[in-house]
Amino acid sequence: MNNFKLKVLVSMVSVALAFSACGGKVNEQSSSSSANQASSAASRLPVIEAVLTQAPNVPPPVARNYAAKIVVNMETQEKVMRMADGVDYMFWTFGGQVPGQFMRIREGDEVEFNLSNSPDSKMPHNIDLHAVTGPGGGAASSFTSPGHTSTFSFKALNPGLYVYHCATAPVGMHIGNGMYGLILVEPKAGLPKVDREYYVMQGDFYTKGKYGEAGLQPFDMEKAIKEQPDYVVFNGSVGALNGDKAITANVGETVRLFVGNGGPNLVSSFHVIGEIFDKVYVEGGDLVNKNVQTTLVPAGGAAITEFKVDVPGTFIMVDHSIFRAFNKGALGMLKVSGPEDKIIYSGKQADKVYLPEGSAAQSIRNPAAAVATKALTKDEQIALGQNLYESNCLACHQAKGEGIPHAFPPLAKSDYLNADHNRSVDILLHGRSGPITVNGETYDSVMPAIALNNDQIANVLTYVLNSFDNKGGQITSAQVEKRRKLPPPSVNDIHM
Ligand code: HEC
Ligand SMILES: [Cu+2]
Repeated sequence: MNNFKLKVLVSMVSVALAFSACGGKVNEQSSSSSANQASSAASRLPVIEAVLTQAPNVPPPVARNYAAKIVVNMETQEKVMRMADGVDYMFWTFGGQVPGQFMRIREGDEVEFNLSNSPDSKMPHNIDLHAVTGPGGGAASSFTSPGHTSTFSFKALNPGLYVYHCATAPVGMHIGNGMYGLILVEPKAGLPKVDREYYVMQGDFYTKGKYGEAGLQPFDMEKAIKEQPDYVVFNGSVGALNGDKAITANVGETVRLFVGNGGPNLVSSFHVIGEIFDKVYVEGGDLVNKNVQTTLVPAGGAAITEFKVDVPGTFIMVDHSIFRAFNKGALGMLKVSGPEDKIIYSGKQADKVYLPEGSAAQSIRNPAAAVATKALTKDEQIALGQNLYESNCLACHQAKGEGIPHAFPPLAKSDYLNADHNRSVDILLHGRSGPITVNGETYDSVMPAIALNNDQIANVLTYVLNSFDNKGGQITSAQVEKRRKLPPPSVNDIHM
């Protein structure tokens, strides 16, 4: 081995150590987790073992100005994991999670791909990488039975952000079960430096039970063919990017999102509420569009978005086909911390909701069937309720339940809530409008009924009752079911 190669390998190893603890924060010099000891005598290129990361993390920038031979070792696994609170699903995965592991290489690199299929798998799998120039994108060459490893090689001719997926028959089912991920082929000159990089990938899922129906849910081929998913999610499950799993940044930093869409069916209208994409690498290619609100991410396609975060707060990522976001799970969070800038965003608060047509509460739900599950402990309810709060209530009632003056009443230390729990169950079941007095302040607004089932209403209210300085207590699923059977209280009945 000549001196040059040795130097390269050593620097790659040291850089890898620097990266391992840095999360989404980009370490500029990082390159690879381990350098393969021996580059074979025949190969003229230095050999590097690929760093593979699980979403939302991405490997560090390539930081190389020469081509390398990249060795990728990936394993397909079939695994029961969480789809939503109380809902499990048998996912088929690249690397044990949905989406599959992120790969990052450089234009001109040669890739040796070793695809292993876990001996525990029931199905054969393969991989079609859209970054490959060649028949099937590698599919036929990588067809692998359980307990086997296939090897093939390709050269990355075109830079860009590419989807990879399983292409074993029935293809739709393998993709529909979660077999997709992203590979980034950096252009030779690299991508511009940013402060944070994250990996977000959408997918649609088809289950025998409806959204939220508890238990292990099997795949539903008929719904998949009709393109009627029960779940549309980012990073493999409802809430995968919510609460303490949100991605983060500091005010003043530039964030780059590598956004993919595995499908199998839906096209994503990717949007970050309260942000404008300064740049979008359209469809993951070279074309850069500027000042974009919502970008389309095709099924089996990708986009790179970049934006500077100027003000603090929680920025909600959605598929702006908006029922998918609020009713099927396509909602994630970017939490930005740092000082406010009142000029860019005043934080001025809403006054009073304008309701020229009168003020009947609207219902946004169909009565969901009660789902029979084993009774949860109060602590389990609180833990599940927190997630529900963040995706269903936080937008109006705010992170600490403090509400917004004149618009949304507080849930924190709410005398209204603590005085009579059933009233709040009714509010979640039926919505509420008209004057309401909470902690001495009168609000006159509308809360829509929230599409939650009995368990979810019980959990979210139990969470609220035991958070934000409230007085504690517990709401059971049975209690919610009982209220559900009663006629909705007329608005007058629930006026204070
Ligand atoms: C779209 C905004 C919005 C969302 C989302 C929302 N609320 Fe409300 N909520 C309101 C408004 C507005 C009122 C007052 C309605 C009125 O004026 O009659 C209210 C009232 C309440 C009250 C009674 C008053 C109080 O402050 O104690 C409770 C309890 C409550 N909401 C709980 C929740 C929970 C739990 C969720 C999530 C599952 C939720 N809300 C989601 C807007 C919202
Ligand atoms: Cu497969």
